[in-house]
Amino acid sequence: MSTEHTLVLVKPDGVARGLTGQILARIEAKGYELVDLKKFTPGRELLEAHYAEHEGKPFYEPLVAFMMSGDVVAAKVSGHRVIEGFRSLAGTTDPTTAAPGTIRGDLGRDWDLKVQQNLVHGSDSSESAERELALWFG
Ligand code: DAT
Ligand code: MG
Repeated sequence: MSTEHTLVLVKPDGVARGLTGQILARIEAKGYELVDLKKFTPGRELLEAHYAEHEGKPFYEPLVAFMMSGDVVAAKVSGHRVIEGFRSLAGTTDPTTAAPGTIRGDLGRDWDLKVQQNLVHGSDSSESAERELALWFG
Protein backbone atom coordinates (compact mmCIF):
# COMPACT_ATOMS: atom_id res chain seq x y z
CA MET A 1 0.00 0.00 0.00
CA SER A 2 1.34 3.42 -0.90
CA THR A 3 0.17 6.13 1.45
CA GLU A 4 -0.33 9.66 0.21
CA HIS A 5 -1.18 12.91 1.99
CA THR A 6 -3.65 15.65 1.21
CA LEU A 7 -4.64 19.04 2.60
CA VAL A 8 -8.21 19.38 3.81
CA LEU A 9 -9.59 22.73 4.98
CA VAL A 10 -12.86 23.13 6.82
CA LYS A 11 -13.68 26.60 5.51
CA PRO A 12 -15.08 29.46 7.67
CA ASP A 13 -18.68 28.51 6.85
CA GLY A 14 -18.11 24.97 8.12
CA VAL A 15 -16.40 26.10 11.31
CA ALA A 16 -18.98 28.85 12.00
CA ARG A 17 -21.87 26.42 11.51
CA GLY A 18 -20.35 23.94 13.95
CA LEU A 19 -19.80 21.26 11.30
CA THR A 20 -16.09 20.62 11.91
CA GLY A 21 -16.67 17.48 13.95
CA GLN A 22 -19.11 15.99 11.43
CA ILE A 23 -16.77 16.70 8.54
CA LEU A 24 -13.71 15.23 10.29
CA ALA A 25 -15.80 12.23 11.39
CA ARG A 26 -16.66 11.48 7.75
CA ILE A 27 -12.96 11.51 6.88
CA GLU A 28 -12.17 9.10 9.71
CA ALA A 29 -15.19 6.93 8.94
CA LYS A 30 -13.89 6.50 5.39
CA GLY A 31 -10.70 5.10 6.93
CA TYR A 32 -8.32 8.01 6.50
CA GLU A 33 -6.02 9.27 9.24
CA LEU A 34 -5.94 12.80 10.65
CA VAL A 35 -2.19 13.28 10.92
CA ASP A 36 -2.16 16.93 11.99
CA LEU A 37 -4.80 19.58 12.71
CA LYS A 38 -4.88 23.30 13.42
CA LYS A 39 -7.48 26.02 13.78
CA PHE A 40 -6.79 29.68 12.97
CA THR A 41 -7.88 32.60 10.77
CA PRO A 42 -5.60 32.57 7.73
CA GLY A 43 -4.05 35.79 6.44
CA ARG A 44 -4.14 37.22 2.93
CA GLU A 45 -0.57 36.19 2.08
CA LEU A 46 -1.22 32.51 2.78
CA LEU A 47 -4.54 32.56 0.92
CA GLU A 48 -3.11 34.32 -2.13
CA ALA A 49 -0.39 31.65 -2.34
CA HIS A 50 -2.93 28.87 -1.77
CA TYR A 51 -5.33 30.16 -4.45
CA ALA A 52 -2.70 31.46 -6.93
CA GLU A 53 -4.20 29.37 -9.76
CA HIS A 54 -7.45 31.36 -9.48
CA GLU A 55 -5.93 34.87 -9.53
CA GLY A 56 -7.79 37.09 -11.99
CA LYS A 57 -11.01 35.06 -11.98
CA PRO A 58 -14.20 36.93 -10.97
CA PHE A 59 -14.59 34.93 -7.77
CA TYR A 60 -10.96 35.31 -6.66
CA GLU A 61 -11.26 38.43 -4.44
CA PRO A 62 -14.54 37.34 -2.83
CA LEU A 63 -13.00 33.90 -2.26
CA VAL A 64 -9.94 35.30 -0.48
CA ALA A 65 -12.14 37.67 1.57
CA PHE A 66 -14.45 34.80 2.56
CA MET A 67 -11.54 32.59 3.58
CA MET A 68 -10.15 35.41 5.77
CA SER A 69 -13.53 35.98 7.44
CA GLY A 70 -13.03 33.56 10.32
CA ASP A 71 -11.32 30.48 11.64
CA VAL A 72 -10.62 27.51 9.40
CA VAL A 73 -9.53 24.05 10.46
CA ALA A 74 -6.61 22.76 8.41
CA ALA A 75 -6.00 19.02 8.39
CA LYS A 76 -3.17 16.93 7.02
CA VAL A 77 -4.86 13.68 6.06
CA SER A 78 -3.23 10.43 4.97
CA GLY A 79 -4.31 7.22 3.31
CA HIS A 80 -4.13 5.15 0.15
CA ARG A 81 -5.53 7.33 -2.73
CA VAL A 82 -6.70 9.92 -0.19
CA ILE A 83 -6.38 12.85 -2.63
CA GLU A 84 -8.95 11.38 -5.00
CA GLY A 85 -10.91 9.82 -2.15
CA PHE A 86 -11.42 13.07 -0.27
CA ARG A 87 -12.45 14.92 -3.44
CA SER A 88 -15.08 12.24 -3.89
CA LEU A 89 -16.27 12.57 -0.26
CA ALA A 90 -16.43 16.37 -0.64
CA GLY A 91 -18.56 16.37 -3.79
CA THR A 92 -18.54 18.80 -6.70
CA THR A 93 -17.67 22.48 -6.27
CA ASP A 94 -21.20 23.93 -6.36
CA PRO A 95 -22.83 22.85 -3.08
CA THR A 96 -26.34 23.49 -4.36
CA THR A 97 -26.02 20.67 -6.88
CA ALA A 98 -23.37 18.46 -5.24
CA ALA A 99 -24.61 14.88 -4.93
CA PRO A 100 -26.42 13.82 -1.77
CA GLY A 101 -24.11 11.61 0.29
CA THR A 102 -21.21 14.02 -0.12
CA ILE A 103 -20.12 16.64 2.42
CA ARG A 104 -21.09 19.53 0.15
CA GLY A 105 -24.27 17.83 -1.05
CA ASP A 106 -25.54 16.88 2.40
CA LEU A 107 -24.41 19.85 4.48
CA GLY A 108 -23.97 22.78 2.08
CA ARG A 109 -25.82 25.10 -0.22
CA ASP A 110 -25.01 28.36 -2.01
CA TRP A 111 -25.56 31.55 0.03
CA ASP A 112 -23.82 34.17 -2.08
CA LEU A 113 -23.71 35.20 -5.74
CA LYS A 114 -19.98 35.88 -5.74
CA VAL A 115 -18.42 32.90 -4.01
CA GLN A 116 -19.51 29.39 -3.36
CA GLN A 117 -19.38 28.66 0.37
CA ASN A 118 -18.84 24.96 0.01
CA LEU A 119 -17.55 23.97 3.47
CA VAL A 120 -14.31 22.24 2.50
CA HIS A 121 -11.19 22.37 0.38
CA GLY A 122 -9.26 19.32 -0.76
CA SER A 123 -6.07 19.24 -2.82
CA ASP A 124 -6.75 18.19 -6.42
CA SER A 125 -3.50 16.36 -7.33
CA SER A 126 -0.30 15.09 -5.74
CA GLU A 127 1.52 18.23 -6.94
CA SER A 128 -1.15 20.48 -5.36
CA ALA A 129 -1.12 18.44 -2.16
CA GLU A 130 2.64 18.77 -1.78
CA ARG A 131 2.55 22.50 -2.48
CA GLU A 132 -0.45 23.17 -0.22
CA LEU A 133 0.80 21.05 2.69
CA ALA A 134 4.07 22.99 2.61
CA LEU A 135 2.10 26.27 2.77
CA TRP A 136 -0.27 25.26 5.59
CA PHE A 137 1.93 22.92 7.65
CA GLY A 138 5.48 24.01 6.73
P1 DAT B 1 -12.76 23.13 -5.67
O1 DAT B 1 -12.82 23.78 -4.31
O2 DAT B 1 -13.92 22.20 -5.88
O3 DAT B 1 -11.43 22.51 -5.97
P2 DAT B 1 -11.96 25.29 -7.44
O4 DAT B 1 -10.55 24.96 -7.09
O5 DAT B 1 -12.32 25.34 -8.89
O6 DAT B 1 -12.99 24.30 -6.73
O7 DAT B 1 -12.35 26.72 -6.84
C1 DAT B 1 -11.88 27.11 -5.56
C2 DAT B 1 -13.03 27.73 -4.78
O8 DAT B 1 -13.48 28.92 -5.43
C3 DAT B 1 -14.28 26.86 -4.72
O9 DAT B 1 -14.21 25.91 -3.68
C4 DAT B 1 -15.38 27.86 -4.53
C5 DAT B 1 -14.90 29.04 -5.34
N1 DAT B 1 -15.44 29.01 -6.71
C6 DAT B 1 -15.01 28.22 -7.73
N2 DAT B 1 -15.70 28.44 -8.86
C7 DAT B 1 -16.59 29.42 -8.55
C8 DAT B 1 -17.60 30.10 -9.28
N3 DAT B 1 -17.82 29.86 -10.58
N4 DAT B 1 -18.34 31.04 -8.63
C9 DAT B 1 -18.13 31.32 -7.34
N5 DAT B 1 -17.18 30.71 -6.58
C10 DAT B 1 -16.43 29.78 -7.17
MG1 MG C 1 -9.55 23.44 -6.13
